[in-house]
Amino acid sequence: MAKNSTPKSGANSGIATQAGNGGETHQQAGAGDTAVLTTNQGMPISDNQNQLKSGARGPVLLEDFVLREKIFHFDHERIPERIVHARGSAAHGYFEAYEDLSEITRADLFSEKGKRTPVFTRFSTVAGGAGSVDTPRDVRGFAVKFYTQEGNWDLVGNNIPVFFIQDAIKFPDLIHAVKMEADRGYPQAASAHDTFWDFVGLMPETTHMIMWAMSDRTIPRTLRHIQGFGIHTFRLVNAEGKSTFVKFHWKPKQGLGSTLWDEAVKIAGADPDFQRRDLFEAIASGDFPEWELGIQAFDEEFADSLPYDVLDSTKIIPEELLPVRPIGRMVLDRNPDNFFAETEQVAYCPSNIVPGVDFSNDPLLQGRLFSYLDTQLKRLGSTNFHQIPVNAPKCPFGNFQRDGHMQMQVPQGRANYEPNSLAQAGEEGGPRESPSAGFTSFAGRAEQEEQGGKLRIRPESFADHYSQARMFFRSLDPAEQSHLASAVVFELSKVSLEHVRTRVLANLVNVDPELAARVADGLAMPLPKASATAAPVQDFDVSPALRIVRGPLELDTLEGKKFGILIADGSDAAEVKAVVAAVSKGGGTPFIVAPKVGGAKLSDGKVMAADGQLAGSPSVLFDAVAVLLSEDGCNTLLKEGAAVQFVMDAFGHLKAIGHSEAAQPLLDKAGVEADEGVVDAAKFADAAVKRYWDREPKVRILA
Ligand code: HDE
Repeated sequence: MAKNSTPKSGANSGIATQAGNGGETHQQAGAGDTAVLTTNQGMPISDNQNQLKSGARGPVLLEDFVLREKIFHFDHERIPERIVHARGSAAHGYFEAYEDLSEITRADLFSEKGKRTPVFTRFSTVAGGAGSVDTPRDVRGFAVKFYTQEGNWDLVGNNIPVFFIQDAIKFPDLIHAVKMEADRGYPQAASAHDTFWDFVGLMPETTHMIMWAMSDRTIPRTLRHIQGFGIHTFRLVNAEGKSTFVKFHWKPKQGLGSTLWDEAVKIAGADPDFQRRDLFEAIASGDFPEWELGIQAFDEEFADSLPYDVLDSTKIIPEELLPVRPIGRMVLDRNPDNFFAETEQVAYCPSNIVPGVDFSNDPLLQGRLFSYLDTQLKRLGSTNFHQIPVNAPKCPFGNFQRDGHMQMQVPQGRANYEPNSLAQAGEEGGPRESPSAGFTSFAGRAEQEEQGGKLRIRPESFADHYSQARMFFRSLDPAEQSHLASAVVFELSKVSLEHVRTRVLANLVNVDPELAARVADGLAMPLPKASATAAPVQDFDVSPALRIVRGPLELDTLEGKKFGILIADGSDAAEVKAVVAAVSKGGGTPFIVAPKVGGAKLSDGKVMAADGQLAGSPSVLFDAVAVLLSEDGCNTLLKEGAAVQFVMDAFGHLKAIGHSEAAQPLLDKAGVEADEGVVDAAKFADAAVKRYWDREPKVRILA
């Protein structure tokens, strides 16, 4: 048996320095290639290739502590994944305040115009495991940790402004119902199954959120194109102790964008990491995603005037009724250095608030205040999880809490209790409470206490489960309404229990009889009578702000988007260069696709390298495509299924297609019909700024 060579120095040791309180969380690499590979005890390692054996071909010795330490550590690399929101992607950045908000909050991050506060933001899907794909139909988590100068504030929201349930006690039921079914362990990351819809049908309070979940919101184009919401009503409290109710909104400067269901499904196969990759690559290339933070601020009187309860997380306050006031922006400008250390170990807790921010009595929020802290102990294994660099405050912090698993701090002196008078003896006495600067809970209204007594009760004001669901559906663009109806048909078609489908249909009649009829027709099932309601269903004014398609945040732009340019041998060099230049000029990213990754020889005799091979770069990965082929190139690709599919999917997914004249036979073979989104190569950049929603009836039968 050949003996392996034995390199004498280890590569890139990645020695970490522990960040102190308030220090930079960046993990510093050691001295790079020249540093010596060591054990965790710091002992230099001479051979990282071979175990210690008794003789060249003999058994391994128990004495090999180098091997044992390495394997021991490896065996314990995984920690429990999050029970929900397991799959996530995150980035560092900053929040910048637009103005001094001290009139309504004493929170330090809003105290002056231009003030910057570091943030760490994690986006996630909810139902799937950590290794699931990025593009299932699912809600996206939108969690922001603000490292303020008075402690960490975690705004742990979603990309949808309402939630499935009103009371935290139903959360385990909801999550059990949506996750993989208990006996069979599937489906992974999918709500289209019996148990989820069984729960939904029996819990009409889910109806409003179901409308959102079945809309295009849950199949976003990228994580950069989602909105974020704090969902619950919170309080902002100023220095005088005056409280203002607020709802938090994050609006993407990139615009809102979605995929079509067929597209999302195909992306899952083509690139399971599509959204993670997109976020990472955008930030790495300097195209920093940005969101504007806004608030809907209101007082008790306004709250009391609404026909629904602001403590009910299944309700929104339409922007048309109460505009969103922009108060700052968040820019994500740095990728994590290490996925596990940061993205996996970050521990958000809605209970992490700062002076100037406070909770409302929303019963869903109240339950969350307990759950997250509890979950971190299980996941991270120690009450000292706050000392992990990504979780540690960036302001000074200290108290008399001591010891515990994995204590990283080395407190000095004897003062581990309070009060103490050690300072009088010249010793360090430790920190003290601050009645003036410290956090004080908002006292609340006297009436709230008067409602007292210990009650397990759902207030009357939470009883209307349908009016806002109706408002949401009726606010959508017709294209989105069709997608929503088709999504419900799709999901219910995967439900094998007929009585469950019927019950959901009966609930849908309350939302909108026409929607219910469309879904029933799509299922080829009779339309049942409306289910009983606990409160009369009202017709609220529609809210166009809720649309994606043709809505206020749908941007016609090349910026932040990626465009696939299909070339082959013989493609016109000038034409290819012109398209690349036009896309780049508009802020888009051109991506050259060729049958072979080494590239293609263009008409000028030069080889243009490809960014991706055709088989691995289907058009679902792009926002629009250009097909720039010579006659010969086109003839060759007519026999290549991936090329035909490239064009067919782009057309079916309502994308612009720019093409050379010679590429026409490929378009014909792919069934492309002429419309305003199918253009000459020269006009591609203009056409590629948007999707062609009007094309949809030509390519798809929707409910
Ligand atoms: Fe969560 N949720 N949740 N949730 N949630 C978790 O905390 C929970 C709810 C949200 O990127 C867990 O650290 C309960 C609403 C996000 O790390 C857990 C209830 C909203 C994330 C938990 C809710 C969210 C979580 C799992 C009902 C939107 C991921 C691991 C009262 C406003 C954060 C963890 C990240 C994560 C519990 C409802 C958003 C188990 C009990 C409503 C974005 O603690």
